[in-house]
Amino acid sequence: MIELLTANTPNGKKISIMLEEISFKYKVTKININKKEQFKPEFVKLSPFSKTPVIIDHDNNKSLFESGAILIYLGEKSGKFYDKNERTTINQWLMGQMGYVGPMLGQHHQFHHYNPGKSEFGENRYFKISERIYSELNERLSKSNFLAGKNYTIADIATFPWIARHEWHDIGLKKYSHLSRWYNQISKRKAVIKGYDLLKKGEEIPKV
Ligand SMILES: N[C@@H](CCC(=O)N[C@@H](CS)C(=O)NCC(=O)O)C(=O)O
Repeated sequence: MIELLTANTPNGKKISIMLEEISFKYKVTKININKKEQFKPEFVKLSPFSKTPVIIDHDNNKSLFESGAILIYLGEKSGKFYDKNERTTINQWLMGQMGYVGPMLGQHHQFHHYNPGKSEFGENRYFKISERIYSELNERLSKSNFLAGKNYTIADIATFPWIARHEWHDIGLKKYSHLSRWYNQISKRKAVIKGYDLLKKGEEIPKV
């Protein structure tokens, strides 16, 4: 059994979606980052940067932090969505999400969604970078069904919950036809619908 310790955020949803996709037994332990629970010593022991998500694999008592590393672990353990022959390509798109797509869209959330009017520079900078990310993903998906090729992989699972915040981004997902096609296709997957509702409160995936 896997225990997922997380806040209800895109990085946490990556893991609940993956756990649903691979049909592993799991339970969610909510970490309230607004109440600073990520800094509790027992949590920092599991996550040295005080970040969610974390998993504990109760089959072997291993714990892991960093959502990309967790997806790789679950992909290897289940033998799903992380095809041995495609790993070099999958890793590129996964690392691109971890190092670029997530952190930049995360900054865009900070300036544009949570703190509008506080920094014109920050708002403009991350708006432009986010537009660029939409455009780059759209370009890739104009040539490829999924990010790492013809198959749905952990790279798509990592990226999807970030694009699902598109209403916060105000960039206009509709304008990006290939990215929208990919988004709609993934939105329909039963495991994605279930995993997106991480806290089981009936949270729905935003439509394009
Ligand atoms: N690279 C990390 C980023 C994790 C991350 O930024 N988590 C946020 C929530 S989405 C968090 O725990 N923030 C609390 C904090 O920074 O104190 C991952 O992908 O796991």
